[in-house]
Amino acid sequence: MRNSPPNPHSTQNRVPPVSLLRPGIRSLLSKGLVFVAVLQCGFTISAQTASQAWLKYHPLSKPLTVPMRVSPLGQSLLEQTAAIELRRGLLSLSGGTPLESGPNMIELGTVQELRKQDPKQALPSLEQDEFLISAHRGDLIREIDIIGGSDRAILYGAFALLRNLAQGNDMSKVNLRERPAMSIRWVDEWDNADGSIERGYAGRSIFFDDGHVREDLAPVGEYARLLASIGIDGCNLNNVNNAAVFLTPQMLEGIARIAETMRPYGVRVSLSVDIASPQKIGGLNTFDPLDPAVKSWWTTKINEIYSLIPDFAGFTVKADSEGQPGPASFGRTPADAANTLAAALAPHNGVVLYRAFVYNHHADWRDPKADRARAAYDIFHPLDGKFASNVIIQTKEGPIDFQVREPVSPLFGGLTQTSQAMELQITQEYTGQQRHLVYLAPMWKQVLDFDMRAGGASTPVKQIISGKSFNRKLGGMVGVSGIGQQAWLSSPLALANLYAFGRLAWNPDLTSEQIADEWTRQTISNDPAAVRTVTKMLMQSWPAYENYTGPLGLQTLTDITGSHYGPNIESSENNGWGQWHRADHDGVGMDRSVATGTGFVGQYSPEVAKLYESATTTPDDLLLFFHHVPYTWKLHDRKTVIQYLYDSHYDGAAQAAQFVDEWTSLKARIDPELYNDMLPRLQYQAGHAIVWRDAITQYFLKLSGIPDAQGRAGHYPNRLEAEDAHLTGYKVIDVNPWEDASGGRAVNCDQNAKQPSCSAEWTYNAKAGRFNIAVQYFDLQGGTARFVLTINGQPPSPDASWSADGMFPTTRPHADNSTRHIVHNVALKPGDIVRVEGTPDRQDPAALDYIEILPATSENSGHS
Ligand code: GCV
Repeated sequence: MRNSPPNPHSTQNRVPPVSLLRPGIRSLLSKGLVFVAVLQCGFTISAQTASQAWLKYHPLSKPLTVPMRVSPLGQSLLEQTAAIELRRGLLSLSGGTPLESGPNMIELGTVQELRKQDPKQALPSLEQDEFLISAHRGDLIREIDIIGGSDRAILYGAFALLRNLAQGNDMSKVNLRERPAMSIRWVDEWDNADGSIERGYAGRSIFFDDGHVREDLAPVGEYARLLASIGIDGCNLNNVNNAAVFLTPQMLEGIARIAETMRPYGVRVSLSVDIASPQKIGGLNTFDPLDPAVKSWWTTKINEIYSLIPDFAGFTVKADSEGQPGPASFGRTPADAANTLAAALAPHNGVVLYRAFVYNHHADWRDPKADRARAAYDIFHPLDGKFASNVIIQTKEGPIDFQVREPVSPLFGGLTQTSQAMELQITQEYTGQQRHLVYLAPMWKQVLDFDMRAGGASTPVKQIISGKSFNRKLGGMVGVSGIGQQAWLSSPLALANLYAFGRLAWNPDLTSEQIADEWTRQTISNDPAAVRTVTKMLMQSWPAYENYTGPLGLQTLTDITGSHYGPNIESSENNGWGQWHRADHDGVGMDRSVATGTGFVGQYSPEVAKLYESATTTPDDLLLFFHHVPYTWKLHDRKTVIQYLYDSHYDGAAQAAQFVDEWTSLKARIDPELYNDMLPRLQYQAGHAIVWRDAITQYFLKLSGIPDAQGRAGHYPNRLEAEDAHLTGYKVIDVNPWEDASGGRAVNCDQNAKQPSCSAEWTYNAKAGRFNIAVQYFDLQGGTARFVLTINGQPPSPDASWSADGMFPTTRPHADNSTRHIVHNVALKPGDIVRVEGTPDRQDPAALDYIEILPATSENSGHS
C-alpha cells in the first residue's frame, strides 16, 4: 500500500474548547443554557478535535442510567469545564435527548463547597486529585454527586463518569472513589520552534510554527481535553534539544497563551530548558550552575515566567547528553545544575525533571567493558540524596533508548532518597513510527510491575515512581507524546497508546487488556465482536513487532544512525552510540555479566542480578541483551538461538498478515471511515514485516552459515528478482545495507536515459492458474513514481497501475521505503510475459526489488 494521507475528520461534537469561548458564553454554558444551541449550530473552530480520539460519545443503544441535569455548586473555571463536559457528553450519549429540568440531577462540588452547602453532611476527606461519585435515590429524586478534593478532581470525576457511560456501564448505583497513583502525570512534546517535531510521525506541531506560538490554538484546547479525560496534569511543550529559544520574552508571551488554553482542563505547562541559556540568550559568559551570576539569571528568568504563567509547572532538562551542553563543562554534577534551577522554582512550587538520559555517544566500541547501558546508574546513583526536594529524576524505562525490549533500568532501584519519574515513548520512534500497529501498554506494564527488590524488599517500579516505596512526595510517569496536526498520532489505533499512558499513570494496576477494552469501547464500538477483535489485535501487536524486528533482547535491529525505522543490523556496530549487539560469525549478544562482561548486571539488586548474571537463568526474551552466546545456544525450550531468530521472524510476519484479516472481519461492524483509514495501514505493515523478516533472516543466515531447519530463510521459490529480469532502461544497483533487498540488489530507472519509463520483464514458466502478484518496490521521498503491471501487454485489472505516493523515510532505496503492491487474482499460464513498467518522478527512480507469484486470495486478505 501507499501510506494513506490523513483522513478527513469526523465533524461530530465539534464544540470549541472551553478556553476559546468568550467568558459570557462560557458562563451560560456552565449553566447549561446555550449548550444545545452550540452543539446544533456547530460552532466549529478547529478541524482537529478530541472526538477524533476517544472522546466520541457515540449515542448509546440503551437509555442513559443517570440524570441529565448537571448542577455545579461552584463557579471556578475547572468546575465550569466539568459541567460543560458532562452536558456535552450526556447530550451526545443520549442521542440528543433535551436536557432535563426536574429535580433529578448530577451535582458537582468540592468537599469544601458541599460542606458550606450543608455543614451537617458527613463528607469524606479527599486528596487534591481524588474524587468520589455516588448515587442517591429518594422517593422523588435521583441524584449523583461528584465530589472532588479540588475542582480539578471534579473534572476527573466527570470524565470518569462519562468514560463508564460510554462503555455502556450502568451507573445508576455508582459508588466510585479514585485518586491518581502518581503526582506527576505529564506528556512531553519534542516540538521545535519552527513547527517540526523530533521523532513525531503525525505532521507538524499544534503549538509552534515558524519560530512562534501558533495563532490558532484551538487544537491545543482539544488536546488539553483529551489529556484531562485520562488524568494527565502536565504538558512539557518543547524539545529537550535546542531549547534556549523558548525562554525569550516574545516566546514566553506565546507560551502564556498556550497555558491559558490548557488551564480550563487543569493541564499545566512546563518547558524544556537548555542549561546553557544564561550564556546563549542571557548575555553571560558562563553557564556554570554554581556561578552567582548564573543563579541570579535563572531566578530572574523564572520570576518572569511566573509573572506570565502563575501555575507554570516547571522545567525538564537534558544536559551533557547527545551534544547538549551541561554542568560537566564546568566540572559540576547534574545535582548542581538541577538544584540551581530547583532553588529558583521552589518559591513558586515548580519542579525540575532532570533526565537521567546522560551518556557518552563517543564510546569505544572496541572496548569490551564499555557499555552505554551502565551510564545512567553510574552517573546518578552516587548523587542519590543530593537533589533538592523539588527535583525529580526522569529515567527512561530501559537503560538504552526505547528499544522494542529492554530490561528495566536499574536506576529505579538505585535512587532511594530521590524522587523519580519513568519516561516512556508514546510516539513510536523505534517501534514502527505509527505505520506499524504496536500497542505499548503490555510493554509498559512489564516495567511497572517489575520488582526491583531494592534492599531485598518488594519494590515494584510502579511503587517506586509513585513515591510509595521510598516515601517520596513526588514522582510519576512522563510520556513522550509526539502528537501533531495529523489526527493526533496519524494512525487511529496508535491513539490507544496515548490513552493507555494516561490510564496507567492514574492507575498502574490496570491491566493492558482492560485498558484496550475500554479504549475500544469508547473509540470504536461496544459491539462485542469488535471489542474482542480489536483488543486481541492490540494485545498481539507488540509481541508480533518484537518477533519480526528484534527478539531475544537484541533490541530493535534498525538503522540507529538514520531513521530508526527499517532494518539495518550493522548500523548498531562500529560506532560510539553504544547500541551494540556484537553479532559475529560465531555468536550474538552483549556480555553484560559481572563475571566476564561489562558489569552492568551488578547495578541491579542482588536478587535481580542473580537472575541476569547467568545465561541459563536469564529469561529468553532478554538473553542477548545480557549475554553473548553461540548461535547454537539452546533456549529454555531447547530450540537454538539461530532457529528461534528464523522462526520468530516468520511468526511475526504471519501475525502482521493476520491483523489484516482480523480487521477485515470487522467491516460491517465499525465506522466505514475508520475501517478504510486503518486497512491500508495494516496491509502496508504486513508487507513491511516481510521486509524486516527477510532482512534479518538473510543477514543471520549469511553471518552464522547455519541454515533454517525449515528451509525458508534465503529461499524464495515464488520470487522473480528484478535484477534477473529482461531490463529496458532499468540498471542493476547494489542496495545498502545488502539485506534490505532480496538478493542484495534492485534496479533503478536511469533518469538520464531518453525513455520516460523503464521496464522489467519475466517469462512465466510455472503451472497455469490464478495468482496474486506482489510487486516489491522502493517508494522514495521527493517524487511520485508510477508503476504498471501487464500480462502480455495488458493490465490484468484496474489495480495493476499505481503511484508510489507514500510518506516513507529517506531518499535512497532501502528497507525504510521498500513496500509492496499486490495485484489480485491474475490468470497466468506458462509463456506469459509479466512486465512491470516504472516511470520515475523527480527524486523517485521507480526502483524495483522483485515480484512474487502467490496463491490468489481475496483483495483484502493479509496473506498475500
Ligand atoms: C530528543 C533518542 C532520540 C532523540 C532524542 C533522545 C532523547 O536518542 O533518538 O531524538 O532526543 O533520545 O531522549 O533525548
